[in-house]
Amino acid sequence: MTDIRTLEGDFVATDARFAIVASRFNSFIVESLIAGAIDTLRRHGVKDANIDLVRVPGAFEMPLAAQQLAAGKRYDGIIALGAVIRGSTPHFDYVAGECTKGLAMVSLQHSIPVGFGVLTTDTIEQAVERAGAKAGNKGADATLSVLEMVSLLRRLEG
Ligand code: INI
Repeated sequence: MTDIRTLEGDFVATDARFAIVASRFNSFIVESLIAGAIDTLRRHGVKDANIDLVRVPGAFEMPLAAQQLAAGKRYDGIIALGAVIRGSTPHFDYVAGECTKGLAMVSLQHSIPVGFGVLTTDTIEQAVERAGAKAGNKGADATLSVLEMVSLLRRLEG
């Protein structure tokens, strides 16, 4: 057991650059996710100058913006924040599915950590719970994952 080398990330990436891609749709929820993400980055030593916020209309548009950001090679990590709520759309499955699939594709094709902070819930209440109420803040959670993955990728490269 002692001969096994374990490679893992920590949450230290103070010099890294991050892009937050946030949707305007359901903005009353998404603004709390953005606040959670920025707070988490700052608490981990990331300077505001190394954080860019990119706004898109809705979750469907997030993959294209993320792809453009990744292609520019300016960022070490991308944090995608949005809210797709089933109650308010008959095409929930299409919007949520394309967003999820597209973001995963960007992450793999460009080898860049993409944090999935897009809520997919049945009701507005469930979204509120995950945006800073009793179920935590998924924007903060997604940001922690990106910090860990940025740190891990640096170790795997090094
Ligand atoms: N976009 C979201 O981010 N969340 C939703 O809940 C949503 N609903 O309900 O439809 C939504 N739709 C818009 C979509 O993402 C695109 O912006 C739109 O279809 C234009 O391409």
